[in-house]
Amino acid sequence: MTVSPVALRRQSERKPHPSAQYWRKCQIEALFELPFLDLVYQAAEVHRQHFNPQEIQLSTLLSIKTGGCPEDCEYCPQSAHHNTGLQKETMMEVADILEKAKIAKARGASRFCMGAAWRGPKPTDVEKVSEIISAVKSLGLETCGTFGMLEEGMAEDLKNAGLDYYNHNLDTDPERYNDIIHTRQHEDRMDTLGKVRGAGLKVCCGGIVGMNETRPERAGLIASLANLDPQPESVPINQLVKVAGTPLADAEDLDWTEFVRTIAVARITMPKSYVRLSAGRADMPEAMQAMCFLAGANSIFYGDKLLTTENPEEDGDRMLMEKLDLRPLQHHPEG
Ligand code: SAM
Ligand code: DTB
Ligand code: SF4
Repeated sequence: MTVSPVALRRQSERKPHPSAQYWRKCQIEALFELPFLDLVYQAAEVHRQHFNPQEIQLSTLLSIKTGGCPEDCEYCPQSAHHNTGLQKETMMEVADILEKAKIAKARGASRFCMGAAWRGPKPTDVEKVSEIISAVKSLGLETCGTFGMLEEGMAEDLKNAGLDYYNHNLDTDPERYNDIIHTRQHEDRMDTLGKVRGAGLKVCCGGIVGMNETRPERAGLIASLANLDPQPESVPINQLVKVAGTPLADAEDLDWTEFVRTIAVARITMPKSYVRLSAGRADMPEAMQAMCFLAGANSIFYGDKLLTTENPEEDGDRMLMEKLDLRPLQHHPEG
């Protein structure tokens, strides 16, 4: 079954962040066209209306099942369709995952995000990850999972296990989805997002820029995210990490100002969402990251590894936060 954006907008009874308006692509393009400093200023104002701009949410990622994915996403080092030299692994042991989660918590992360290189989980996978989720949750961390497309009932099982967030990205402009991914449709992603919402999970949904898209196509991606109703609680904006062996290894670099513009436009169109400055930070100078925080980013992936690629060291990130007078958002578990 596929669910259109309009149907998704209507079906939502719970409205954590009801979208105040329907965003047309041309309106979002107009934001991108603003003079750079006007755009950043406007985004900073919106940020301050809804958040304490000194607080940054910290999520640590762990790949619990790496490589050998049957999907052919052109950006991804874990796809079995590309030769990236990545070793396919079986699922990690619960004890090893818990060890990583404890370290993440001790270093100040509030959320632990677990990723698996699946098209979607099998019922037995859902049982296994449910055990893992419950154990991580009992440490007092928020939990997030990104396991691909979900079948009927799976989102409820994950919710019952203690999952707080499900990450499922729209990744690129719906109009060019099949230029980048050929093994599924944009509508399949919308269908899983509907199931995630329906189960009462919080939604983490974003995309990737720097995949040779045009500015109108970046606007199309942001429109597809901002028109989810309710809007996602968390919006990861990833800059493509170019991995040798993937079809996008030689993608053209995006100018840093265009990345900051994308963050600013996400902030303005999704005022109450946490906008995460996500993959690609390892290649971003501190001043560029500071500009992203000014433009409304208020979350990062924290820890020296993303799923399979490098991320800045925790020590460096703590020093950067100190220099910018930013502090980690605290999580207070209920009960
Ligand atoms: N297989 C599941 C899925 O695709 O939803 C979960 C894991 S997948 C690796 C999660 C997300 O990682 C993708 O949706 C994409 O946004 C991001 N990602 C993958 N490779 C990336 C890369 N090279 N650069 C930036 N982001 C990437
Ligand atoms: C998201 O939007 N970005 C993260 C997380 N959600 C799962 C993943 C980034 C992956 C970057 C490439 C890698 O390390 O394999
Ligand atoms: Fe598989 Fe997810 Fe990578 Fe696509 S992005 S190849 S679905 S792990």
